Amino acid sequence: MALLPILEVPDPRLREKSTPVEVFDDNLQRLIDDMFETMYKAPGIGLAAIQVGVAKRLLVIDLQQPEEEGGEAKRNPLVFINPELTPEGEEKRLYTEGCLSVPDQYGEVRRPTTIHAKWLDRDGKAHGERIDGMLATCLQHEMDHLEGILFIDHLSRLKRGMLMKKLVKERKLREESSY
Ligand code: GNR
Ligand code: NI
Repeated sequence: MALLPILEVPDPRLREKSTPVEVFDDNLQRLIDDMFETMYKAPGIGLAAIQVGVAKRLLVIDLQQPEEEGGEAKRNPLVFINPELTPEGEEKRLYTEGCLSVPDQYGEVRRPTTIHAKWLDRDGKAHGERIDGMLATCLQHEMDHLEGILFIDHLSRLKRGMLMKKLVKERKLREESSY
């Protein structure tokens, strides 16, 4: 197992469109394990392969994670490979999102409340399910990464501009204080 470096804006690789996973070999299993380790360490509730520089249509989610403080983490690791999402119904929900690739910045994003998802698991087995709540929100956020889209793209230009300026400022402060 290994911790992988997480790409941050404005890394151009975050804008790449990821391509389907075709081979379910040991390398893929290792990548999935490393992505979980990296996500738990961050900590985050989701991670797309492109965030660790691999442009494959693969993402991992564990909604249990950050809530655990002290005691055993009740882990619920989910793997989605080559996912396809279809909104179900017209209802949207607003949620304050963050992203490991846009560190310490948050903004409200409106997305469909309920989706139908089709995907392959780590063994290449097909699944299909109706999904709502936090899992639907997170899955759509991760799915965006596979298309080179970040949550900040869903904000107004003004909001995005302010958030990016704040990110640059905070990054500079952090670099100064670590030397
Ligand atoms: O850790 C994360 N939290 C989060 C909160 C609200 C909506 C989406 C997310 S995903 C994010 C981890 C991440 O950047 N995944 O791509
Ligand atoms: Ni993200």
